[in-house]
This record gives sequence, C-alpha cells and structure tokens, in this order.
Amino acid sequence: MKAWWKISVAACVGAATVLVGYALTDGGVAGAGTPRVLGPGLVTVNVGIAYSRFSIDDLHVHPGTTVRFVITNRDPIHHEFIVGPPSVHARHVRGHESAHPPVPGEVSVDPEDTGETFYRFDRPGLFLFACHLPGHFAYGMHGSVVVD
Ligand SMILES: [Cu+2]
Repeated sequence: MKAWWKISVAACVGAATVLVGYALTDGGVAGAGTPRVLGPGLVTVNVGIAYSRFSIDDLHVHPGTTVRFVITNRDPIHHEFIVGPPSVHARHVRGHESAHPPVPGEVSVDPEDTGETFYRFDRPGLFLFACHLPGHFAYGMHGSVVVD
C-alpha cells in the first residue's frame, strides 16, 4: 500500500514544492483584492490551528494543482482537516469518524502535533475544508478552496 500521504515533514523538505507561508497575521490572502492563485502542479500550504481556528479562511488554486496541506495543531485538543467537495463534508456531518485513515484530503491531528495530507484539485469548483469534530465546524473551523 502506498503511504505517500504519510511521508514525514522532514522527508519532504527536499521536495520540489512551492512553500506558501500563511501566517496567522496574514490577512492579505482574502483582503488584498485579487487573490493569489496557486498552481498548477505541486504546492505546499501550511495551515495552523490555534484556539480552534484555522489560520487561513480561503485558498485559490488553478485546476491541476495538488496541494500538500501541512497541518500544525497548536491546541491541546484533537482536530482534523478534511478537504473535498460538499458531498465529502455531508458524509462527515452524518457520521463522524473518530480517526481518519490515510485517505487523500483527510487527516486527524493530535494535540500539539503536525499532520499532512495531499489533495488534487482537477476541476473548477468550490471545495471546502473543515474540522468535523463535534461543535468545531459551528465554532468556525471551516474554509473554502476555489478552483478556477
Ligand atoms: Cu477541530
């Protein structure tokens, strides 16, 4: 079984990726007018979690972009990062899975730990990312990925 989505962060340092450093203070992605559009190809997006909030609200990518999401959980509680079309999120809302096996676009992140997952955006459309642990979505743990 391939485990390429579980490759450690350290092992990926040398990979040919475009590092996009969205810091907590970087409000420019959504607020600076024209959004920066990532891709195509392989790009890395760092997503922090603190106080049950994602560090980014939205992301814009070109079709044909594979995003390596690196999730850094700074909270003392578990979180998850699920990205996909609305149908994926509907499934997670209907029945919560306590842990996520290596499915592309889905990763559980332990307290004060880092996880990563890859997701390929092939077609234009609106995708979502979210944490579906009880109450977390309602608290605001969600955002969008616009592929155009
Ligand atoms: Cu959460």
